[in-house]
Amino acid sequence: MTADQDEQIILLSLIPSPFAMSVKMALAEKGVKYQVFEEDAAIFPGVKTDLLLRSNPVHEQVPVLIHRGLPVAESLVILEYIEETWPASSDGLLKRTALLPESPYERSIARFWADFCNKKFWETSLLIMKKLDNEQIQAWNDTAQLYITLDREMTKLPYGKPFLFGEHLTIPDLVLAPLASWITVYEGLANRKFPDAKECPRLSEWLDAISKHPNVKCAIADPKMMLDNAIYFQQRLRDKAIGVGAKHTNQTESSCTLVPGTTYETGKLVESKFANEHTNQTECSCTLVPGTTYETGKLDDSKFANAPTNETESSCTIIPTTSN
Ligand SMILES: N[C@@H](CCC(=O)N[C@@H](CS)C(=O)NCC(=O)O)C(=O)O
Repeated sequence: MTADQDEQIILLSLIPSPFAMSVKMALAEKGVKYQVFEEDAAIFPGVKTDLLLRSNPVHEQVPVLIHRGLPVAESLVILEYIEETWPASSDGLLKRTALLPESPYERSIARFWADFCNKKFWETSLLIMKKLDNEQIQAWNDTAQLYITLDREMTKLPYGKPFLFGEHLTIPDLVLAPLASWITVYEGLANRKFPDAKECPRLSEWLDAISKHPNVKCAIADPKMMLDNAIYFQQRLRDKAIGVGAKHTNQTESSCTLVPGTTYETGKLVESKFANEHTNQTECSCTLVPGTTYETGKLDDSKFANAPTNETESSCTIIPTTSN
């Protein structure tokens, strides 16, 4: 067993998350063994584990890498942390490649494209799943445009093939690589095809090579499962079960979905049946007493009852269970 394997390394993840997939790929590239705790995709982001909320209290998002008990959040930060913690080496049996090129200028180019893909590409393209109808079409069109931009700019990069900096994966490749599974989701949801090898030859060549890379293959989720999950997510959107909101008045009773036996912290969101009535809101906070166990479905005294439309925050009081 190597020293690496003695260390405790935990990844807080969500199977379909492209950001978490990139981190899994980087750990695989470095040959680092870790434990993964997956959030429950069927109820995320309405319900999150306490460990995630404690480890990333600012964004409350996956991925989080916990190394020797210390949390590192934000996928780009994690990828750089991995590169610095397990740098390139060819000592002993373990050969690790660098996830960033050598020269400062090339590093800056790598970081530019990593940032572009993390923010611009994923934030835009994930809207294909997170939006419905016209907004989904808009997200598709914007993503197709980004596809063309990526192809054009990748063609200009002089650092080799098939990846952005030649034969080895670097951080920007890892950030974009989850596209290998998400493309099936996007095409399946929108029932359209992205620009193909004729229109985007460099991106297609890159995608082809990425899809075959063993450390990418082991980190991405099965596209069919991803598509099923995305269809379910969209169904929840249609049922308004995700966009929790207080749009209407005249409501005097509602219920929250609380996991029995779970202790909730003050102000943490629980998925609420309010969602079935309202739109325009993705977060809701409940006033829950720390350390108290709540019963599923007991909700009282909700501001939703008299809520105006377009409210961005709401609070509700859950009745504590009387037993124990
Ligand atoms: N900028 C973040 C984005 C992470 C992110 O959006 N994670 C999503 C899952 S794909 C999440 O945890 N969403 C929960 C939420 O926003 O409440 C990163 O690069 O790590």
